[in-house]
Amino acid sequence: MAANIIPLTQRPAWKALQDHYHKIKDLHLRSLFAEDPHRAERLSVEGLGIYLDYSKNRITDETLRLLLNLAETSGIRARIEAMFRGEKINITEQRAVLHVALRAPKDASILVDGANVVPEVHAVLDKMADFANRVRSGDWKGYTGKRIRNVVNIGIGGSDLGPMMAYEALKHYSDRNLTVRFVSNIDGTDIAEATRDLDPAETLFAVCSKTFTTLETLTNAQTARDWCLKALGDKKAVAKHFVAVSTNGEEVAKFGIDTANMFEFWDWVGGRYSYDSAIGLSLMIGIGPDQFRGMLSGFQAMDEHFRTTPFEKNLPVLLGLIGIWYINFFEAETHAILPYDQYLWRLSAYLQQLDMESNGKHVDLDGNVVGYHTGPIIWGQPGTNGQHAYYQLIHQGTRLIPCDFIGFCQSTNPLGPHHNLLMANFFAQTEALAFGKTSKEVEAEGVPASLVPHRTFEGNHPTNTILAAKLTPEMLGKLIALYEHKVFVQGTIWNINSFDQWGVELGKMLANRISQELANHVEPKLEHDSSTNILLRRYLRLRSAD
Ligand code: G6Q
Repeated sequence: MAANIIPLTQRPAWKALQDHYHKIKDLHLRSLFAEDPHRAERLSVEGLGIYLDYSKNRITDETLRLLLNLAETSGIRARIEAMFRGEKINITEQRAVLHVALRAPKDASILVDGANVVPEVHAVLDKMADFANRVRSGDWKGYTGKRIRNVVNIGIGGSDLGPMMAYEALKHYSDRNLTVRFVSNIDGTDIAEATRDLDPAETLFAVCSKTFTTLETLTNAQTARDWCLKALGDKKAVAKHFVAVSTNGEEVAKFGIDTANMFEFWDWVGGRYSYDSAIGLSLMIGIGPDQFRGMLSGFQAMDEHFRTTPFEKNLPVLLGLIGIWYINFFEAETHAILPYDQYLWRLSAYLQQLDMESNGKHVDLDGNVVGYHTGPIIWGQPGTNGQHAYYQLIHQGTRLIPCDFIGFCQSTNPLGPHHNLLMANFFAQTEALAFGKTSKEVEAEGVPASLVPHRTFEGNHPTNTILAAKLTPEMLGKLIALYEHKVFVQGTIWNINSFDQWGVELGKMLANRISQELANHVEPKLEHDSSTNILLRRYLRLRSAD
């Protein structure tokens, strides 16, 4: 059911924002800061150890008031409650959306079809912890009796990006005697490179697939199985070297993995929202159950914050609203995520899926084509690398690119001057993006007149600064839940279903027909369009050439 009967762009809250946009669109951050020495104090908020400074955005108090009014009139509160209550808000798949149940405390009660799912969640967490401890301690042995030293996660999309991003983010807290790798691509290079220096007798594969029917994952798992059995010679070895994470016990058994070594999750967990479920098994083996639980407590704290904090102090709501301001009124196409922490080097890739798969939708909940933009293109790389590459376009290009800068006051690897220098860049960039450098300032530096336009920085480029004390498992949980709920806020305002992914499903089917044609040894009768036919013939001709 649609949350609002009046289309979004016809609603008074939206129209008021449109009028307001025309009034303030040319205001410069330079004057907004000059006119109000307390701007940064007012336009910032702290919650759960996360300090969000949103003062370097092209907003006034009135903008904020109107955005908050939009939030209040968009049914967000009711939808948050519906999600937490286990209602089937993923209407196109008739599913509840309960990633929040994955981190609910033991004594909580969250009902799906009348049954409390929290005890099952904790039973799986306990089973994971027991298994992770056995692998970490050497109690779980490979088929030949050697201890497991390598864990290879096989999955793709939501069954890969989350645990991979989080393992990289929390590597500092991981057991360095274990090698943890992630294989996702169906390109044989991925599994070949991941296994080439490993001993099969010491390697455990965690095959992660919600459906256990995904071509990439099953092909990689089959290759891993062949690689393992070639060395170990006995099918019985599979039970010691393969575990599965899935909702589909039947397919897991068909593959040959003992369902006793299967870790379950549920259809009410979306793939891109699943790394704090059993999909995080490899991560848990890497960092240990205590750190994993620390991470879950961070998620849970942000869930509570989101559910209970008034909107004007609510971190996900504020981030969501500021995003809407740029996407729908300034017509910004993209949004950059710029973490100033090397461990977060896969964060942007992870958030790319979370945001773009959730809110990359063109129809509303009633199936009507929306008359406004929805999810932005998310991109980014860790600072300071980006500064030596694409920041040029953010500073001096023709597009408006709102950015989130994420940084930490303490380094996980304090080393001489490194952290101060990293953070000096972090602060300097948002300052430069906001305030730029006027032609007068450039002239005053003695720059020749012909170069002045080239060396002038317009400024007025908006940024959010997200600053926390230190990257810990708990903090990572808070950050990820912050973005999950930001996506939720935006999806609710746009009145779209953030929880289906028909585009992904299409991709899963598209290659089937062609893969059958390519499997033939005789040239198949091709009945595609002329472009595809020619390309396929060329491939068939050249594929066996040296
Ligand atoms: C996530 C998507 C998608 C999914 C992968 C893997 O929300 O649905 O990225 O996670 O396609 O699917 P399986 O886990 O079923 O293999």
